[in-house]
Amino acid sequence: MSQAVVLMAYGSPDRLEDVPAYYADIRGGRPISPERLEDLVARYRRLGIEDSNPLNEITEATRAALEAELGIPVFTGMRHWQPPIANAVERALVGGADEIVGLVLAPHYSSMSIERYRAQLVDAVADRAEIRFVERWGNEPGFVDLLAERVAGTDAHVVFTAHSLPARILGEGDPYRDELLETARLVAEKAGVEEWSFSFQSESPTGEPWLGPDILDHLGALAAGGVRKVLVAPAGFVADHLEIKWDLDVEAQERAAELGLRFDRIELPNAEPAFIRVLAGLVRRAAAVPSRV
Ligand code: FEC
Repeated sequence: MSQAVVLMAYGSPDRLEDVPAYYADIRGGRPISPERLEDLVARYRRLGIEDSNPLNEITEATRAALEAELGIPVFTGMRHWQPPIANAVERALVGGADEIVGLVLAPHYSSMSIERYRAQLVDAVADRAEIRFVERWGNEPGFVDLLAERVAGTDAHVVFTAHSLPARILGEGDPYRDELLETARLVAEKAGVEEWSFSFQSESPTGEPWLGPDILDHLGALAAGGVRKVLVAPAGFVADHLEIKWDLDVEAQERAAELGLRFDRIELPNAEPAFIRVLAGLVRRAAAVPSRV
């Protein structure tokens, strides 16, 4: 049996001129208003991705470190950008893999998130190899520890966050929100943090209600309740990308300043060794890849 990993991420445009095509892929053929596109380009420009994008460098560093840790080939595939998931699958097959482990760099399951990565992977494999898919890992002890270390000992109110999704998923029995709350609870418990809450972030104006509370409103409610310091702990993201560097570090930070709140956030795991070991553990369990000696 020859194994390979397809490591999947949302994807991020490589340079500013890619933003329209990237956004078109996210919208999947649905219309895009010129104002929204302009706004998105402006956000990426403010993050300085004129000719290169640090998020994609982080994903590559994660891939390389995971490959070194596991001793089997790891290929990255992006849901909305280059290289696409199908391309990662082809490279794995050309390399002789007959078993592919699919792992998404997002810990919590939703039909609108993980399930869509899986669909792309399954389509691309087209029965040419066996698939072992890691469906969720938000409760993984090593991941919980990693977050707990970052919030332990704080005297701030900890706000765990994750990407919002349209609220209709709840009526469809989607476990996304419950899984996120469970991660937040486990981390707070492990860290001995008592003052904490959860809010969503990064919702898009798609014309339907999204899961809340949104972080910007939530900061207002916390300030009104007498909180003076917040430590934001993104629990649904693992790397420094637009949703962190813009939605939290710029937008939420500005809102906090208006409210007179001190605002800090924890560092994301990115490609740090402890996180790579967590990912490697997930792959090993899914595929029974032996540990290297
Ligand atoms: O750094 C980057 O360049 C990309 C960062 C990025 C991540 C990310 C993660 C998630 N999203 C999820 C759901 C949605 C839904 C829509 C949506 C829209 C956008 C837009 C951008 C974007 N997302 Fe994203 N997401 C990232 C970036 N996302 C850019 C489009 C502009 C905007 O609306 O601001 C709505 C699509 C629509 O219009 O119909 C739904 C979820 C995650 C977390 C899981 C994961 O990482 O896969 C869920 C990172």
